[in-house]
Amino acid sequence: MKIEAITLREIQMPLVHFFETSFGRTYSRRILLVTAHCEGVDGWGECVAGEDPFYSAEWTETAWPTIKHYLAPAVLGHTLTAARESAALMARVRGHRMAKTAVENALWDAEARQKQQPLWKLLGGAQREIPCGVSIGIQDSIEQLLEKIQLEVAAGYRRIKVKVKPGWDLNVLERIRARWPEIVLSCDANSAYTLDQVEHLRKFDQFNLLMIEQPLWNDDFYFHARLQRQIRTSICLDESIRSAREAAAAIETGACRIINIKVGRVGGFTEAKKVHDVCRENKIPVWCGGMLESGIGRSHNIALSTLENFRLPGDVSASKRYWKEDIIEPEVEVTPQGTIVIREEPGTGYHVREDLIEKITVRKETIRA
Ligand code: OSB
Ligand code: MG
Repeated sequence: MKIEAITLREIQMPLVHFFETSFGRTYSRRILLVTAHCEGVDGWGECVAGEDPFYSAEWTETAWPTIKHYLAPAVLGHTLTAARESAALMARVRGHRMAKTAVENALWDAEARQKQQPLWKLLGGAQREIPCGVSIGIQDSIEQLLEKIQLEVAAGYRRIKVKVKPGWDLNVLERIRARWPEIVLSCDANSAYTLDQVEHLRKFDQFNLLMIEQPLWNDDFYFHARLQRQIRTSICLDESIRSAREAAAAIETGACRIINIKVGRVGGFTEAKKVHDVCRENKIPVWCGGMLESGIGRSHNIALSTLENFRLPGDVSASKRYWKEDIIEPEVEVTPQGTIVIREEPGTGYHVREDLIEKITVRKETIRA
């Protein structure tokens, strides 16, 4: 598989409903897509960096020049037998994992299409149907949040996750549990608390949460370990796990009992598989996180979620929760049982709607070997 050219483009997609976390509110996505052109086969990858450097240091504007000047030149002209070989070619670049993921995953996509194999099989997946949850952002009122939860519970989703921050936490969880004492519930703080708030965080224990995600600093696991010793609720790490090595260290220190794997956060499918394996060896269940992806990133998350240790419902939900019209066909649908059925076709199993993508493209550039 010779990598002949890479097309980089930015598309803009308004969300059907704003999404708010402890670090801010998003109304519309600016998504970078990568197309790897390999001897007549095109593979697609999505960069999950946000519009602002708030979730992580990377954002839409840093990914573009990083791919253009460093990552694309590092792989262009090479002939690979497997996409996983591309990680080593890009390893010289420090960080920029979301940018690397866009390139690496486009190559996995191309490899699967070229070999006429489903991507999930190429990744080593085993599950044919995956359990899904939803992540519901901070709303203007608790009533509005309860209405949203009502809809998602009725749709069959198997886990409800709500975003929390100081001032929107115990009061919210209290109202949710009063109405739904039994649902599988978790919360995500996106680093909104500090260790001085242990007493406050201990109060989350009364709500029988499946987990609390990333309560403390985005780059920490040492102090999360201290916190985990003082609360009953399981800590799940998201932001601070950027590699298999960090996953191993976090597990060894007791910083978490669950890990959220986002392929963009760890630098691509190759590293995501390693994180998965480290967790499996240590009996730490994982689930697939989401970054408000378009159908391309979403279809990759689905393929990754078929690996055997993805044992908890992921933030991988239906296209219509995010978009009026998704850029893949068919759109991602969730069964009334709260699952996504894995497609058998080669590649991701979803067709990329290039005509629609062209219409929402705001800039585009092709880089050649
Ligand atoms: O922390 O999981 C997170 C979205 C953007 C940035 C960070 C996060 C999220 C989500 C949304 O929770 C998950 C999704 O539905 O894609
Ligand atoms: Mg999170």
